[in-house]
Amino acid sequence: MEKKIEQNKIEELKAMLSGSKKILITSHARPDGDAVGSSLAWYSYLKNEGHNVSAVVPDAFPDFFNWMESSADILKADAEGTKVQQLMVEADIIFCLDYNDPVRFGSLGNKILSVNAKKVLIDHHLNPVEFSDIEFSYPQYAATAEIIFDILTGLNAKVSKGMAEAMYTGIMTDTGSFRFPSTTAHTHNIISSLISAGAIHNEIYDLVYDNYSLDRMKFVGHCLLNKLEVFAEHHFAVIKVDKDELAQFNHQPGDSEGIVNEALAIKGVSVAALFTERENMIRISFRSKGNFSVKEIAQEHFGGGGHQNAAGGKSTDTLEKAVQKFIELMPQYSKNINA
Ligand SMILES: [Mn+2]
Repeated sequence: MEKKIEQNKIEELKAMLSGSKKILITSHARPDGDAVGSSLAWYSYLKNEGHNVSAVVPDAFPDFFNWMESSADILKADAEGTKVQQLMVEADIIFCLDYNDPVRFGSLGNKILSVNAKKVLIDHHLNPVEFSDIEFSYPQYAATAEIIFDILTGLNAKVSKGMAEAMYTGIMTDTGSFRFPSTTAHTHNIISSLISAGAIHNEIYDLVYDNYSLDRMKFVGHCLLNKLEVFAEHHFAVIKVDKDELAQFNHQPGDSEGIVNEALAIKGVSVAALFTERENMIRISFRSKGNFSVKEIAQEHFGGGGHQNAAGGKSTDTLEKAVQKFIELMPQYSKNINA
């Protein structure tokens, strides 16, 4: 499907934004590069337009996004809940970026639904929950930051260096550095514009990916050396990590990011899953290559969802039981893989 924003929706948005508005930009829990990057680009634009703007995420994002312009302005709802609720109540417009179900905003998700503000959804995940007044929902887009760029173009907005860097980060991280199938010619056209606007691709890569702690590198080594199991006959791999191991490597937000993809780099492996034991639940990241979709497994068996090649889920079983369930399910799902 073509990546394109309908101009009538842009006009609707323009009308909604006429005058000076109180605006709250929200994004999803465990914020990633796209959540932070798309929020900050949109934040800068709206501020420049003279609106009264705040941005909030449910909880902390990794340190390696701290260099982005205005990143220190982003509120964390878990630390500043009272202030965030006040902003929700006062807002004329709430933007929901990079998520399409209020549940993904965490404990204050319901509050978004109950306040009077107009809601505008800007997102690229499948199957949006219907709650917004304007819905920019485009699963064919690689990143919410791509959609933001096209909306900004539709609004004839000028893209500053800071906005370009933020959108570049969102697109780079959500496309696995431009290698996932969602990366299209349109993606590269946008990237071309972002580089022209001042984004320096090698610097941004370095800031995001060559900025890990030693603990994190050793954690990756531990996962690959001691925790990775490959089921070659059925084309999948599993990594499971318990709470003690997370503590042993001083696990910080974002440290698990990308580890599941390492397992996909093994010849013959088309599906990979990372099981992590957290407080009160097991968190699961699924990744796949090509036509094999992990979304259904996440949705039907692990109370989650996501995209064809990247999905997430959870389990209230023990770590061992959750992993065992996946291992037993996989042969029936993977029987058509010819890797
Ligand atoms: Mn995204």
